[in-house]
Amino acid sequence: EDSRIALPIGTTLDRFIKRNQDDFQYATGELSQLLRDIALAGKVVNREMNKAGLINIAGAIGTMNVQGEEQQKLDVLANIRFIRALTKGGEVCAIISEEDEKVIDVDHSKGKYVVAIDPLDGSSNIDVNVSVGTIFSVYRRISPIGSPIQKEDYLQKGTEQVAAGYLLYGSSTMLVYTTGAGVNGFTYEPSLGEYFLSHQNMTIPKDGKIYSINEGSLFSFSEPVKRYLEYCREETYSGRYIGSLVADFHRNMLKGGIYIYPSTAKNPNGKLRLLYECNALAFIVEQAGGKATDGINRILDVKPTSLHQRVPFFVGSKNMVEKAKVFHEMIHN
Ligand code: P6P
Repeated sequence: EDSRIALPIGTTLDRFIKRNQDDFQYATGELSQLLRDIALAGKVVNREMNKAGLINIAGAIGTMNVQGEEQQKLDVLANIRFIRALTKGGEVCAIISEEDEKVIDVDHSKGKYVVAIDPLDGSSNIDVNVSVGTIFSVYRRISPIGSPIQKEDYLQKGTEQVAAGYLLYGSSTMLVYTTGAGVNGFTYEPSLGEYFLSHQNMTIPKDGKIYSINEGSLFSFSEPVKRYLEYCREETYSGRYIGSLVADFHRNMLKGGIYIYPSTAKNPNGKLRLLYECNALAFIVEQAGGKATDGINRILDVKPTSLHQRVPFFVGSKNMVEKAKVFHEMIHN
Protein backbone atom coordinates (compact mmCIF):
# COMPACT_ATOMS: atom_id res chain seq x y z
CA GLU A 1 0.00 0.00 0.00
CA ASP A 2 1.55 3.28 -1.03
CA SER A 3 3.02 4.87 2.04
CA ARG A 4 3.18 8.27 0.41
CA ILE A 5 0.50 10.53 1.83
CA ALA A 6 -1.05 12.83 -0.77
CA LEU A 7 -0.06 16.26 0.48
CA PRO A 8 -1.41 19.54 -0.79
CA ILE A 9 0.98 21.42 -3.10
CA GLY A 10 2.46 24.15 -0.97
CA THR A 11 3.47 21.78 1.80
CA THR A 12 6.81 22.86 3.22
CA LEU A 13 9.87 20.62 2.96
CA ASP A 14 9.94 20.16 6.73
CA ARG A 15 6.32 19.03 6.88
CA PHE A 16 6.86 16.76 3.87
CA ILE A 17 9.87 15.09 5.47
CA LYS A 18 8.00 14.60 8.73
CA ARG A 19 4.91 13.20 7.02
CA ASN A 20 6.99 10.84 4.86
CA GLN A 21 9.37 9.70 7.57
CA ASP A 22 8.42 6.06 6.92
CA ASP A 23 9.79 6.41 3.36
CA PHE A 24 13.31 6.75 4.79
CA GLN A 25 14.07 3.09 5.29
CA TYR A 26 15.09 2.36 8.88
CA ALA A 27 15.73 6.04 9.50
CA THR A 28 15.62 7.14 13.07
CA GLY A 29 15.17 10.72 11.93
CA GLU A 30 18.87 11.13 11.14
CA LEU A 31 18.36 10.96 7.38
CA SER A 32 15.58 13.52 7.75
CA GLN A 33 17.95 15.81 9.63
CA LEU A 34 20.64 15.25 6.98
CA LEU A 35 18.24 16.37 4.25
CA ARG A 36 17.29 19.43 6.30
CA ASP A 37 21.00 20.28 6.71
CA ILE A 38 21.50 20.08 2.94
CA ALA A 39 18.42 22.23 2.33
CA LEU A 40 19.72 24.84 4.77
CA ALA A 41 23.16 24.98 3.12
CA GLY A 42 21.32 25.38 -0.19
CA LYS A 43 19.56 28.47 1.17
CA VAL A 44 22.90 30.01 2.15
CA VAL A 45 24.55 29.22 -1.20
CA ASN A 46 21.50 30.57 -2.98
CA ARG A 47 21.76 33.85 -1.10
CA GLU A 48 25.50 34.19 -1.85
CA MET A 49 24.86 33.24 -5.47
CA ASN A 50 22.31 36.00 -5.91
CA LYS A 51 24.79 38.58 -4.66
CA ALA A 52 27.74 37.16 -6.68
CA GLY A 53 27.73 39.95 -9.24
CA LEU A 54 27.51 42.63 -6.58
CA ILE A 55 30.05 41.70 -3.96
CA ASN A 56 32.67 40.35 -6.34
CA ILE A 57 32.62 36.73 -5.14
CA ALA A 58 32.22 35.51 -8.68
CA GLY A 59 35.21 34.64 -10.74
CA ALA A 60 38.21 32.42 -10.19
CA ILE A 61 40.51 32.54 -7.16
CA GLY A 62 43.57 31.23 -8.96
CA THR A 63 43.50 27.73 -7.37
CA MET A 64 42.76 24.39 -9.01
CA ASN A 65 40.56 21.59 -7.64
CA VAL A 66 41.45 17.90 -7.82
CA GLN A 67 40.11 17.86 -11.38
CA GLY A 68 42.63 20.48 -12.44
CA GLU A 69 39.70 22.81 -12.99
CA GLU A 70 40.06 26.45 -11.98
CA GLN A 71 38.17 26.94 -8.71
CA GLN A 72 35.60 29.70 -8.70
CA LYS A 73 35.03 31.62 -5.49
CA LEU A 74 31.49 30.31 -5.13
CA ASP A 75 32.75 26.76 -5.67
CA VAL A 76 34.91 27.11 -2.61
CA LEU A 77 32.21 28.90 -0.61
CA ALA A 78 29.63 26.25 -1.49
CA ASN A 79 32.05 23.48 -0.54
CA ILE A 80 32.66 25.09 2.84
CA ARG A 81 28.94 25.60 3.47
CA PHE A 82 27.88 22.06 2.59
CA ILE A 83 30.75 20.44 4.48
CA ARG A 84 29.99 22.60 7.53
CA ALA A 85 26.26 21.76 7.38
CA LEU A 86 26.94 18.04 6.99
CA THR A 87 29.59 18.02 9.73
CA LYS A 88 27.58 19.98 12.30
CA GLY A 89 24.53 17.75 12.02
CA GLY A 90 26.32 14.66 13.37
CA GLU A 91 24.63 12.23 10.96
CA VAL A 92 27.60 11.97 8.57
CA CYS A 93 30.88 10.09 9.11
CA ALA A 94 32.52 10.81 5.72
CA ILE A 95 32.11 13.23 2.80
CA ILE A 96 33.37 12.83 -0.78
CA SER A 97 33.45 16.22 -2.50
CA GLU A 98 34.45 17.19 -6.04
CA GLU A 99 36.49 19.97 -4.47
CA ASP A 100 38.60 17.74 -2.22
CA GLU A 101 41.08 15.11 -3.37
CA LYS A 102 40.66 12.90 -0.33
CA VAL A 103 37.65 11.67 1.62
CA ILE A 104 36.75 14.13 4.37
CA ASP A 105 36.71 12.02 7.53
CA VAL A 106 34.10 13.66 9.76
CA ASP A 107 35.08 12.68 13.27
CA HIS A 108 31.56 11.72 14.27
CA SER A 109 32.21 8.09 14.94
CA LYS A 110 28.46 7.79 15.45
CA GLY A 111 27.67 9.16 11.96
CA LYS A 112 25.54 6.56 10.09
CA TYR A 113 25.78 8.14 6.63
CA VAL A 114 28.33 8.87 3.90
CA VAL A 115 27.64 11.78 1.51
CA ALA A 116 29.11 12.27 -1.96
CA ILE A 117 28.59 15.82 -3.21
CA ASP A 118 29.37 18.18 -6.07
CA PRO A 119 28.83 21.44 -4.17
CA LEU A 120 28.53 23.61 -7.25
CA ASP A 121 28.50 21.94 -10.66
CA GLY A 122 28.90 24.10 -13.72
CA SER A 123 30.39 26.94 -11.70
CA SER A 124 32.12 28.49 -14.73
CA ASN A 125 28.58 29.50 -15.69
CA ILE A 126 28.19 31.73 -12.63
CA ASP A 127 29.96 34.71 -14.17
CA VAL A 128 27.62 34.60 -17.15
CA ASN A 129 24.54 34.20 -14.97
CA VAL A 130 23.61 30.73 -16.20
CA SER A 131 21.91 28.30 -13.80
CA VAL A 132 24.19 26.06 -11.74
CA GLY A 133 23.52 23.21 -9.34
CA THR A 134 24.49 21.09 -6.35
CA ILE A 135 24.32 17.28 -6.67
CA PHE A 136 24.40 14.86 -3.73
CA SER A 137 24.19 11.14 -2.90
CA VAL A 138 23.66 9.58 0.54
CA TYR A 139 24.84 6.09 1.52
CA ARG A 140 24.65 4.15 4.79
CA ARG A 141 28.11 3.42 6.17
CA ILE A 142 29.05 -0.28 5.99
CA SER A 143 31.87 -0.51 8.55
CA PRO A 144 30.91 -0.62 12.24
CA ILE A 145 29.90 2.71 13.79
CA GLY A 146 32.83 3.99 15.82
CA SER A 147 35.50 2.29 13.67
CA PRO A 148 37.69 4.18 11.14
CA ILE A 149 36.16 4.86 7.71
CA GLN A 150 36.88 2.13 5.16
CA LYS A 151 36.99 2.07 1.34
CA GLU A 152 33.83 -0.10 1.47
CA ASP A 153 32.04 2.90 3.02
CA TYR A 154 32.75 5.38 0.24
CA LEU A 155 33.14 3.19 -2.87
CA GLN A 156 29.59 1.81 -2.89
CA LYS A 157 27.56 1.09 -6.04
CA GLY A 158 24.80 3.55 -6.90
CA THR A 159 22.20 0.89 -6.07
CA GLU A 160 23.20 1.33 -2.40
CA GLN A 161 22.09 4.96 -2.21
CA VAL A 162 19.48 5.70 0.46
CA ALA A 163 18.85 9.22 -0.87
CA ALA A 164 19.97 11.48 -3.72
CA GLY A 165 19.07 14.94 -4.93
CA TYR A 166 20.05 18.17 -6.55
CA LEU A 167 19.61 21.88 -5.95
CA LEU A 168 19.11 24.02 -9.05
CA TYR A 169 19.96 27.72 -8.64
CA GLY A 170 18.01 28.94 -11.65
CA SER A 171 15.22 31.39 -12.39
CA SER A 172 13.95 29.93 -9.15
CA THR A 173 15.90 27.78 -6.71
CA MET A 174 14.66 24.21 -6.40
CA LEU A 175 15.49 21.16 -4.34
CA VAL A 176 14.62 17.82 -6.01
CA TYR A 177 15.30 14.55 -4.19
CA THR A 178 14.36 10.90 -3.72
CA THR A 179 14.69 8.43 -0.85
CA GLY A 180 13.66 5.54 -3.08
CA ALA A 181 9.93 6.23 -2.92
CA GLY A 182 9.49 8.56 -5.91
CA VAL A 183 10.90 12.00 -6.70
CA ASN A 184 9.62 15.29 -5.29
CA GLY A 185 10.54 18.87 -6.15
CA PHE A 186 10.46 21.87 -3.84
CA THR A 187 10.67 25.50 -4.88
CA TYR A 188 12.40 27.95 -2.53
CA GLU A 189 10.60 31.11 -1.51
CA PRO A 190 13.41 33.42 -0.29
CA SER A 191 11.06 35.93 1.31
CA LEU A 192 9.79 33.17 3.63
CA GLY A 193 13.01 31.13 3.75
CA GLU A 194 10.96 28.01 3.02
CA TYR A 195 10.99 25.32 0.33
CA PHE A 196 7.46 24.54 -0.85
CA LEU A 197 6.36 21.28 -2.53
CA SER A 198 5.83 22.32 -6.16
CA HIS A 199 6.48 19.13 -8.18
CA GLN A 200 4.96 16.11 -6.38
CA ASN A 201 5.84 12.57 -7.61
CA MET A 202 7.88 13.79 -10.59
CA THR A 203 8.01 11.42 -13.57
CA ILE A 204 10.10 11.88 -16.71
CA PRO A 205 8.22 11.40 -20.04
CA LYS A 206 9.06 7.98 -21.52
CA ASP A 207 9.99 9.72 -24.77
CA GLY A 208 11.27 13.15 -25.71
CA LYS A 209 12.48 15.34 -28.55
CA ILE A 210 15.40 17.07 -26.86
CA TYR A 211 19.00 15.90 -26.89
CA SER A 212 21.75 17.57 -24.84
CA ILE A 213 25.36 17.00 -25.89
CA ASN A 214 28.39 19.13 -26.74
CA GLU A 215 28.59 18.51 -30.49
CA GLY A 216 31.85 20.46 -30.58
CA SER A 217 33.49 17.10 -29.75
CA LEU A 218 31.64 15.30 -32.59
CA PHE A 219 34.79 14.18 -34.40
CA SER A 220 36.00 12.32 -31.32
CA PHE A 221 32.67 10.58 -30.57
CA SER A 222 32.42 6.83 -31.09
CA GLU A 223 30.52 5.51 -34.13
CA PRO A 224 27.44 4.51 -32.07
CA VAL A 225 27.19 8.05 -30.62
CA LYS A 226 27.56 9.62 -34.07
CA ARG A 227 24.87 7.28 -35.41
CA TYR A 228 22.52 8.09 -32.56
CA LEU A 229 23.00 11.85 -33.16
CA GLU A 230 22.20 11.31 -36.85
CA TYR A 231 19.02 9.56 -35.71
CA CYS A 232 18.14 12.57 -33.50
CA ARG A 233 18.60 14.90 -36.48
CA GLU A 234 16.53 12.63 -38.76
CA GLU A 235 13.77 12.79 -36.11
CA THR A 236 14.24 16.59 -36.10
CA TYR A 237 14.78 16.64 -32.32
CA SER A 238 15.91 19.91 -30.73
CA GLY A 239 19.48 20.34 -29.53
CA ARG A 240 19.48 22.01 -26.10
CA TYR A 241 22.84 22.16 -24.26
CA ILE A 242 23.17 24.66 -21.44
CA GLY A 243 26.61 23.50 -20.36
CA SER A 244 25.28 23.06 -16.84
CA LEU A 245 24.38 19.44 -16.09
CA VAL A 246 21.72 20.07 -13.45
CA ALA A 247 19.92 22.61 -15.65
CA ASP A 248 19.93 20.29 -18.69
CA PHE A 249 18.93 17.30 -16.54
CA HIS A 250 16.07 19.15 -14.82
CA ARG A 251 14.62 20.44 -18.12
CA ASN A 252 14.75 16.93 -19.55
CA MET A 253 13.05 15.58 -16.40
CA LEU A 254 10.10 17.91 -17.01
CA LYS A 255 9.91 17.88 -20.82
CA GLY A 256 11.51 14.56 -21.75
CA GLY A 257 14.94 14.32 -23.35
CA ILE A 258 18.38 12.76 -23.15
CA TYR A 259 21.67 14.20 -21.85
CA ILE A 260 24.85 12.58 -23.12
CA TYR A 261 28.45 13.11 -22.03
CA PRO A 262 30.22 10.31 -23.93
CA SER A 263 33.84 9.33 -24.21
CA THR A 264 35.81 12.04 -26.05
CA ALA A 265 39.46 12.45 -27.04
CA LYS A 266 39.96 14.81 -24.08
CA ASN A 267 37.94 12.67 -21.65
CA PRO A 268 38.13 9.01 -22.77
CA ASN A 269 35.85 7.97 -19.85
CA GLY A 270 33.58 10.98 -20.27
CA LYS A 271 33.84 14.10 -18.09
CA LEU A 272 31.25 13.43 -15.41
CA ARG A 273 32.12 11.75 -12.12
CA LEU A 274 30.38 8.57 -11.02
CA LEU A 275 30.27 9.14 -7.27
CA TYR A 276 28.89 12.68 -6.95
CA GLU A 277 27.27 13.43 -10.32
CA CYS A 278 26.13 10.34 -12.25
CA ASN A 279 24.95 8.06 -9.42
CA ALA A 280 22.71 10.70 -7.86
CA LEU A 281 21.03 11.65 -11.16
CA ALA A 282 20.78 7.99 -12.16
CA PHE A 283 18.91 7.15 -8.92
CA ILE A 284 16.58 10.14 -9.41
CA VAL A 285 15.87 9.44 -13.07
CA GLU A 286 15.12 5.74 -12.42
CA GLN A 287 12.76 6.70 -9.59
CA ALA A 288 11.03 8.99 -12.10
CA GLY A 289 10.71 6.20 -14.72
CA GLY A 290 13.78 7.11 -16.80
CA LYS A 291 17.14 5.41 -17.43
CA ALA A 292 20.86 6.07 -16.98
CA THR A 293 23.66 4.07 -18.61
CA ASP A 294 27.28 4.42 -19.65
CA GLY A 295 25.99 3.79 -23.19
CA ILE A 296 25.28 0.12 -22.45
CA ASN A 297 25.44 -0.72 -18.72
CA ARG A 298 23.17 0.63 -15.97
CA ILE A 299 25.05 3.40 -14.10
CA LEU A 300 23.79 2.27 -10.69
CA ASP A 301 25.42 -1.14 -11.20
CA VAL A 302 28.91 0.27 -11.88
CA LYS A 303 31.27 -0.70 -9.04
CA PRO A 304 33.35 2.37 -8.12
CA THR A 305 37.12 1.86 -7.88
CA SER A 306 38.25 5.42 -7.20
CA LEU A 307 36.75 8.59 -5.69
CA HIS A 308 36.83 10.82 -8.75
CA GLN A 309 36.42 8.27 -11.49
CA ARG A 310 34.62 9.40 -14.61
CA VAL A 311 32.08 7.42 -16.58
CA PRO A 312 30.33 8.03 -19.93
CA PHE A 313 26.80 9.22 -19.08
CA PHE A 314 23.55 8.72 -21.04
CA VAL A 315 20.60 9.84 -18.91
CA GLY A 316 16.95 10.78 -19.42
CA SER A 317 13.78 9.44 -21.05
CA LYS A 318 13.63 5.65 -20.97
CA ASN A 319 12.99 5.12 -24.70
CA MET A 320 15.72 7.60 -25.72
CA VAL A 321 18.41 6.01 -23.53
CA GLU A 322 17.36 2.56 -24.80
CA LYS A 323 17.54 3.79 -28.41
CA ALA A 324 21.07 5.09 -27.85
CA LYS A 325 21.97 1.67 -26.40
CA VAL A 326 20.66 -0.08 -29.53
CA PHE A 327 23.19 1.84 -31.62
CA HIS A 328 25.94 0.69 -29.25
CA GLU A 329 24.83 -2.94 -29.48
CA MET A 330 24.44 -2.76 -33.27
CA ILE A 331 27.97 -1.54 -33.74
CA HIS A 332 29.59 -3.67 -31.05
CA ASN A 333 27.98 -6.94 -32.12
P1 P6P B 1 31.70 20.66 -21.77
C1 P6P B 1 30.20 21.64 -16.11
O1 P6P B 1 31.60 21.82 -16.03
C2 P6P B 1 29.94 20.17 -16.40
O2 P6P B 1 30.46 19.38 -15.38
C3 P6P B 1 28.45 19.93 -16.57
O3 P6P B 1 27.69 20.72 -15.72
C4 P6P B 1 28.23 20.27 -18.04
O4 P6P B 1 27.13 19.58 -18.60
C5 P6P B 1 29.54 19.81 -18.68
O5 P6P B 1 30.53 19.83 -17.66
C6 P6P B 1 29.97 20.74 -19.79
O6 P6P B 1 31.18 20.20 -20.30
O7 P6P B 1 32.89 19.79 -22.02
O8 P6P B 1 30.56 20.38 -22.73
O9 P6P B 1 32.00 22.12 -21.64
